[in-house]
Amino acid sequence: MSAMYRDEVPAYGTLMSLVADVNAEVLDRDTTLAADLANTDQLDRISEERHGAIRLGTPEELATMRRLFAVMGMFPVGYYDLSEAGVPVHSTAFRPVGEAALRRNPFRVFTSLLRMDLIEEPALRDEAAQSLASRRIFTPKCMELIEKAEAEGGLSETDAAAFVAEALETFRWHSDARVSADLYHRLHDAHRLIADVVSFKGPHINHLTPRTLDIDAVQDRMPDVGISPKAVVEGPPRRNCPILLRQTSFKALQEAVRFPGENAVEGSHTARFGEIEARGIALTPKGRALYDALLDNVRARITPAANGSNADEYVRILGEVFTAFPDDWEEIRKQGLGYFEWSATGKPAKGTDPEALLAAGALRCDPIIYEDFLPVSAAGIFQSNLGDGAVQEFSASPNQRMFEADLGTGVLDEFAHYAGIEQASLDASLKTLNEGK
Ligand code: OOG
Ligand code: NI
Repeated sequence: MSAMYRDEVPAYGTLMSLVADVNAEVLDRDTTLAADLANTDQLDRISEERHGAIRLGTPEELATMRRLFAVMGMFPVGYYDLSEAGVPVHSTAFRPVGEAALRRNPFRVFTSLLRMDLIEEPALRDEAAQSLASRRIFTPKCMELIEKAEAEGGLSETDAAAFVAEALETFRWHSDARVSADLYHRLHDAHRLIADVVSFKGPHINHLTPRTLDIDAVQDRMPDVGISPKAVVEGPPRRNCPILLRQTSFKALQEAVRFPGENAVEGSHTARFGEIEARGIALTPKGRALYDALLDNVRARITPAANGSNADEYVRILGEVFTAFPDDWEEIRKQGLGYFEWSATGKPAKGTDPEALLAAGALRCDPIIYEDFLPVSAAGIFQSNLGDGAVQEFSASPNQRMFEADLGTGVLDEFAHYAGIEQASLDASLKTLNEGK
């Protein structure tokens, strides 16, 4: 997918080279970080993609996509209602679950389903639904291999290779639209995202996102290599103890589109962009509530303008407001704001009080990295790629149950998941200490 995308979106290849340069510079400077990453086997793949995103049109597409990702050990985690931020979709992220699985494959796919009910005009809604009902986004061979994997609990090497090639077809860009230029424009007027989902043969991958070790440096240097970054980095400010997720993207490019009809019409569409991410500690509900409150506070004082005119001021206010979030691992742990992984250091000791054992040097704890997404940040990424006029009001309502019914399963609750990792690591470390195992 990475090779296909670099081929299709040359600016993305430029971004990947910039990220690789910046990551190499950081590792040259920070030998401790380089050693840490080498020790945990993460150095080789440091600049590889960490996530991508697609947008689907129907419940059937979503349910089949769940089955497709399950073949690769990727499962739906989290629910994001983007309608609250004026984007007519709701979403989950398919990803490996568990540390061992994530180490092998840290890639996730942010997957959105169009909220048809948010298309106001009934006639347009019907036309969109009718058009989507007749499209097939999975190849017959792909469907066959999904069924085989389900029946046999996996695929042989040969079938797996065929499956990857077939599945890739679903994510490819098609410059031939399926709908008339007229319908495209009416969908586009309802919301650009609706046109993006309904008009094409498949859910083209709309961005890929490598991990960067210095997101601010990449943001600053994008213009030097001829790509135009969105106005501000989404998420928390730069900190000594990184929390959650910071992300930024370059703006989507105009691409040529051909509409069907007797006199095929040429047009253009903006859909595909590139993004970078930097991750920090997963926050507890208490930490997340503090993060959300601080971000609300920032946004009440300043809304980042799409053209970047108030970007410096935004960064200043963001930094100022977030001084209220402790920037010290010990404080974050003591106040119960973040999740940590416990381990026994090898120093003998007995007891059941984690704090005492930590103080005695018998236990240690390390931040658990946040592997999921943030709805306000996601909305910022969507919007920077939809153009300035795209912010719209929708009536927000909690639709998680509807989404899960369409998906055909529940999504994993991210807080319960991180809490479970923390608890299991503590239990195992205490057992090691007290039983000498
Ligand atoms: C997805 C935008 C959300 C992120 O990193 O938060 C996202 C989309 O534009 O389809 O990828
Ligand atoms: Ni993204």
